[in-house]
Amino acid sequence: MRIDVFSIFPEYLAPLKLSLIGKAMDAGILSVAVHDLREFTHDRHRTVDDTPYGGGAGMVMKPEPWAEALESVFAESTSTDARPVLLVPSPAGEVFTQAMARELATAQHLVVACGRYEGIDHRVSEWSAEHADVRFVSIGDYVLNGGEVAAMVMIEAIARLIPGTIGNPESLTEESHEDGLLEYPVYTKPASWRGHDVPEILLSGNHGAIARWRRDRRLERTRAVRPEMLEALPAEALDKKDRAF
Ligand code: 6GU
Repeated sequence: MRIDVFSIFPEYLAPLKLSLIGKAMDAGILSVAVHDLREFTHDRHRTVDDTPYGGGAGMVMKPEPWAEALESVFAESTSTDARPVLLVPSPAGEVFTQAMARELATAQHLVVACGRYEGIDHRVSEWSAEHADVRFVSIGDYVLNGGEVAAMVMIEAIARLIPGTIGNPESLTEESHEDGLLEYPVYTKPASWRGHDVPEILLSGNHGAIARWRRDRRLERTRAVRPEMLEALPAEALDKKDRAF
């Protein structure tokens, strides 16, 4: 997978080179390029924003630098069969979920347009739709100062799902949000610590009983903090013992 990120603060995205994503880049599974939007301006002040038509507070990102920036990378996808996916982080977008991360992890080419101020001139996304699958995506119901942090959240969630980027593929299956239940609590040595003991059953060696105990904890936790997730599960996802929750 190739990911191109555009931002007026490219240094904000520097942590992408660390850890798992950095390893995937070293392994050649993933290539991430971060570009400075101002490189696509032509005036002395490298202007990227202007006042909004219709009035109102704040500034809007100008279309010209964005179009030049995006076409510099869209061009490379026209040589391959797949259209790129253009992600536009925005609090007005559809909510980013694990299901969307799984879908996006199959893309060949992701382009991320990080806006600042009051957003990007809407014609940029209209024009982009001729070249890419455009998706406005929000990471949750709160407001950030720009798309950079949201882009990092999405890229990390997507990149770890690309085969070969996570050490143990089994660790993906029992995670929160993969199967509609939150994860169970985990423990390691020592068995007794500051007066708190590891649940007896986890020391029993009874794998069937441990699996049931873990599933009960997942159900209990999901009921307590995210009851709407339990209600959304299809009936066939729950066994007879699950229904106690
Ligand atoms: Cl994707 N962008 C901004 N600016 N704020 C957000 C967001 C995105 N998602 C939630 N809040």
